Amino acid sequence: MNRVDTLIGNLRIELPSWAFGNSGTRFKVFGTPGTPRTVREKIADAATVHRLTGLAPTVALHIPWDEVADYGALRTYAEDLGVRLGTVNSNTFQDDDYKFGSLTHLDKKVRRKAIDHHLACLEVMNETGSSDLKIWLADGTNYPGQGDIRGRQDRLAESLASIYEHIGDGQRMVLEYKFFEPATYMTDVPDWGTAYVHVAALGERAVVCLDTGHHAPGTNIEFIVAQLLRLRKLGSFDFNSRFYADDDLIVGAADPFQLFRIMVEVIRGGGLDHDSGVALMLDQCHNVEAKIPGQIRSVLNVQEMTARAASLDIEVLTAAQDAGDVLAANGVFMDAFYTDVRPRLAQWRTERGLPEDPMAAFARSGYQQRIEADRLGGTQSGWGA
Ligand code: PSV
Ligand code: MN
Ligand code: MN
Repeated sequence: MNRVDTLIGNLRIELPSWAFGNSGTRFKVFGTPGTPRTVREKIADAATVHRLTGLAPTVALHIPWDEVADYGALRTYAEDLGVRLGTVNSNTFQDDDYKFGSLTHLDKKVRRKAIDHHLACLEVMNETGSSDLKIWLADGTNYPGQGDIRGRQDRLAESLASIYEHIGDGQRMVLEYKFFEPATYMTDVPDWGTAYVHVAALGERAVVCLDTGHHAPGTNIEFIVAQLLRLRKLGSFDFNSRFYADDDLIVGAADPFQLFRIMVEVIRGGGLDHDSGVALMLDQCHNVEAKIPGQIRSVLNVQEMTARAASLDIEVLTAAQDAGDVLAANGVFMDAFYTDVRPRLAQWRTERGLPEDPMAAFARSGYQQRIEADRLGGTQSGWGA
């Protein structure tokens, strides 16, 4: 098999359960016909994306949004539909007790509650067969002087260590950073450096999650990818794209060239090799666009930029770099970016019994009409519910 086919064959993209629920802005959440009312309905929608693209065999859960009484039964349900349950995301950002922080809180009782929530997530993982516990914290402060920056870091380190003690063999703790929001002045895990410092102190089973929407505008994200891969600490991605803030838009929609550059570094650092330990996930919300096609488009965008990145002629590039030929090196790089891989990917799909055009196949399938007719009554699930 050639290099492009091998790398494309290794590509697996995890879908977030919450992408199928309603989401919106602080101004309005628009309801959409057919939106899932239960975790099972979200998983059924995710399985549909996988059936049509062959790219998304796992679904991430968010606890408590996806809380159910029997996770073993949920696992069987997912597997019967051809997908597995993936990363379990903790949530310490929607509880009154966490107004002034969770794992960093001054009050020991609140910190204990937040730690216990993570231990409960680990129990969920034992039943779902998931290996990754992903932690994103809303902890931070809004005003200079509001909190003791250093003391908060010390408490964070201690709380993370209490959780890490319970990470079992074959499990990982994945720490996600974000430079702002909801905190406006200081966030306790604002950047990859801070996340790295904490996971490095914990040990081998702690790694970093890079959410592409969590950097200041203009940040060279592929540099961070290269560095974390070099340090063997890049555990996962939360892919999405943004124009201004943490917009959670379809990955590759705002800046496909950035996605290409990221995938070049992922490949360069071995992140697409078999068993690389780098999980590619989406963390997106579809506020105004159709949700299932939104996810189909997203995984296809990642596949397309991966195929372009894989077509980069490394030998020619290296020769130009070694010769100090700036324009030739940049030219080789841009040639790969401008390569139209769509016919090749359409063929890749037909060879595997997948629809040549998954977006069109979904539109033809009648699935949307069926869920709109079936999912009447009950409460639609949404971001935060
Ligand atoms: C925070 O902005 C974040 O990126 C975290 O990954 C949360 O779990 C997720 O969004 C919720 O959509
Ligand atoms: Mn995220
Ligand atoms: Mn985010």
